[in-house]
Amino acid sequence: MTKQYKALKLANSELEAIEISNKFCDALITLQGGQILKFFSKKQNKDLLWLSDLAEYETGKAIRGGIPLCFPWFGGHPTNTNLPAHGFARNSLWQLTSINEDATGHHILLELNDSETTRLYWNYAFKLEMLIHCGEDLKLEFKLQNLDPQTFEFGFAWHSYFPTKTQNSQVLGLQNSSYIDQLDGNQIKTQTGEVIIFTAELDRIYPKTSGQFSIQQNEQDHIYIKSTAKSAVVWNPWIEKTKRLTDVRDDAWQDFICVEMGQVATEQVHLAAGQHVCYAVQISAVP
Ligand code: TA6
Repeated sequence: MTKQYKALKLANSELEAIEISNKFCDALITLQGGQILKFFSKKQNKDLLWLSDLAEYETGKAIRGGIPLCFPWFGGHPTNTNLPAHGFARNSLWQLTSINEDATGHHILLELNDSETTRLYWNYAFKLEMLIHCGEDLKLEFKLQNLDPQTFEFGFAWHSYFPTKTQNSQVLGLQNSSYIDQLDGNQIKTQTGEVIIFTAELDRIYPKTSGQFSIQQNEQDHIYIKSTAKSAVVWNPWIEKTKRLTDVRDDAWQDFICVEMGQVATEQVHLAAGQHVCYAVQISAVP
């Protein structure tokens, strides 16, 4: 019988995490943010997610790596700069609803419900569930229910950090997509080339995409992403911005690329009272 899982304290912090191990993978998930931090594929003998070795495991502070969830907005709050960047979900304590194991691996269900705290940031009643499948591949499902008497608008993104040698890597799947260049006055541009390569800081929001991307390193190493959410964000902080990040080693910009999937910018979602919406993403080392 494979070791089911165990709850553990992260580093020397108060944060609790769930350690998963089965025949397919080893994984680590924090209750803060409902965030998967690590996913090691045993078949591929490699990590599919990057986690900063300077990540800070502090209550209420986003953990640098894995897949933090940006919700109910992406980026800075549109009208109130005092509110946390990328929303409050990744800084909040989620509930562990269930863990089940079957022949395909472990299925971990976590939930975040509205509270007095969340309503200070976003005055709506909701139930947000994240189902994390740790098997041969990593699958995440996002389910949001509007429990409020009125319609609300939200944005979200799985802010995924992928391990790869940045300067030897390229991102495929965004050819002919238009993007908002966050480093050039948020100008709207079109990506004509087939691939994205990295030669400087890059920070692009693609509101509408196919949802299918890959990160290719040195022609061989691939990570494949398939998402039912249609927006994508591609980011690498490069040298100078990394120096300003206290939870990333100065040279670590060379070791990861963020390809984030969600519904952002013009593709934010209006959800009517009593309705729900689901999105899913699959991350694998094989197509
Ligand atoms: O990945 C896109 C982005 O919005 C970048 O602009 C950068 O700020 C990144 O998210 C990280 O944000 P964070 O708040 O986690 O430091």
